Amino acid sequence: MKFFEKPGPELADRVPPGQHLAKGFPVLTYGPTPEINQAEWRLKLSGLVTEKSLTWDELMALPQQEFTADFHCVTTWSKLDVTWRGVKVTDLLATVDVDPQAVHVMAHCYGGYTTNVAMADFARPENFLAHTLEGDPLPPDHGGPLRLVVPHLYAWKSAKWLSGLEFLPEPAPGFWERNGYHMRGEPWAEERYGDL
Ligand SMILES: Nc1nc2c(c(=O)[nH]1)N[C@H]1C(S)=C(S)[C@@H](COP(=O)(O)O)O[C@H]1N2
Ligand SMILES: [Mo]
Repeated sequence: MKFFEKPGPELADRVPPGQHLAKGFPVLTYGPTPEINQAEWRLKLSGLVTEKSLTWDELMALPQQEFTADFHCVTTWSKLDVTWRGVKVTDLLATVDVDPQAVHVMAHCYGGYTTNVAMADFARPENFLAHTLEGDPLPPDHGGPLRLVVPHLYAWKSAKWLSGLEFLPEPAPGFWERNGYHMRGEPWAEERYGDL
């Protein structure tokens, strides 16, 4: 069985250099999948922001939208047209005051994973907090109950089991960034490895 295929010419302009199309939707996790009880779930906003701990109901009370996005893992697989449902990052940000000195965001996850995103890459209209995948509740392996989706960067930035967003006055590396991955991770520029 072949798990990857070369994109045909009609899709070539959607697949970044060095990437192949995955069959299905692979799961890529460092470490075990955390178990999260929805009643105890919180999303904590901290750092240079109105500090806040959102409950599941508070998150669901924000505007909900469908979105379709391509997904590019730095290990060279891509999946096109993934359909999600969730809350736009910009809609969440509209409910809080972010200090203008915040230039970077650290995403924190249940299980301890972290990843960093510059504010300019974070506060974009195509970024989502997703709780639904292809019409079904986001499976635990894919980051349920809630994950970040940042389609324009490599998928290690799309933090699964999101537990917090920390607004920082300067850039700081997350888990993979400390372990050699690029601080930004833009797939069309093949920003795979950093120079930390
Ligand atoms: N919390 C957490 N988020 C994570 C990861 C992880 O190990 N832990 N892996 C990242 C990587 S490298 C990729 S490619 C995607 C994979 O998402 P998927 O398992 O839904 O395909 O999740 C990202 N988010
Ligand atoms: Mo990845």
